[in-house]
Amino acid sequence: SNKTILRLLYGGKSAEHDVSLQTALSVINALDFEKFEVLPVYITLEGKWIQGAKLSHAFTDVKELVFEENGINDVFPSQFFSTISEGEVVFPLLHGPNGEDGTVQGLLELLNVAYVGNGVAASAISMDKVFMKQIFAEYNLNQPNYQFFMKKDWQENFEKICRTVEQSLGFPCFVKPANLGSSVGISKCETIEELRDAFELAFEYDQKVIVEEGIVGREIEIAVLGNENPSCSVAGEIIPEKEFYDYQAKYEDGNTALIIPAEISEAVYEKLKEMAIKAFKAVGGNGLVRADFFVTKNDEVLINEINTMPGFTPFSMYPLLWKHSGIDYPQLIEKLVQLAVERHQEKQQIKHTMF
Ligand code: G1L
Repeated sequence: SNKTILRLLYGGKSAEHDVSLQTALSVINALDFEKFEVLPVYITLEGKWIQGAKLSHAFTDVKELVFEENGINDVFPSQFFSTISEGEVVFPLLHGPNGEDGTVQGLLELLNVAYVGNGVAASAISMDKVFMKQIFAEYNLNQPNYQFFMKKDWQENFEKICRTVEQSLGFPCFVKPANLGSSVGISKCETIEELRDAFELAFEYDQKVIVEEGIVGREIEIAVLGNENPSCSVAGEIIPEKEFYDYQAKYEDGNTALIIPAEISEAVYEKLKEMAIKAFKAVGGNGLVRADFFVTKNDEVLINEINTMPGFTPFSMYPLLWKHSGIDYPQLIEKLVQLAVERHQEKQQIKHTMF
């Protein structure tokens, strides 16, 4: 047939295993099966790759996406290479180590197959808060002050490090493992006494720890979509849990409420778009990123981070921002697949030798 084969990678060795499964289910059910066929590849919590039978209809239960290990359908590493065919597109829905840190993208580069979303460098840079901020600084993007420390420095000089943080960043500040994959090991510190435990905790999760200045401001996000010439969505605001009940929220996502479009001035919106595009280009983005900002009372705009693999169910911020900008969930998925194919085709034109 002339349908596009989408090879969906989901599950994975990660705390977000179940989120990935839910997301895979949403993506499959949004597909036009007149245009696409799905080859599901389930990655178990232990890291085994198991390929399922071709899907050509929507269904309702994530259980149908969880395949048993029976030895026959194990595809990694040998068969996965050999079963990839010309013209297919891989859709990696994976989080954390071996997912969004660029390693799966590296495998797909070696296979020379088209894949949705960001490449090796953008994925890897965006997983490390320090690398990301260093690149933002190079592009003169306004961002909160920060400092970072290696475990060895901490062990040798912890008192000096605490004083340095107090003097240069002040309180409150946030102590976090540099690796963005972990939502654990994060502390808010109000005093120098709290810093020590915060560092000790963060160093349990990473060799590199970042301390960020606390910013008083609203949390505003914007969705970027495209390759060389990307577009921006409307902006959205995240209302954190504690202020949640004062709001007539338009959407609820776990303990937060989402306000779309965010109530911001035209000038702030223009600034957000300019900075989001700059950040996308700074990391060499492809396909999509969600760019997260702080906007202060005096309308200062600071970039907080970008996410190369944002939440992606129909009720997540990224798809909702596009829905409000005129691109619904099925259209968004098709657009991302098209961007993957375009990028892959352009890459085939690149010469690797002088001949
Ligand atoms: F492929 C895309 F479009 F680039 C893509 C890949 C992964 C978009 C969003 C995600 N998100 C996730 O995989 C996750 C947040 C559900 C982690 Cl499990």
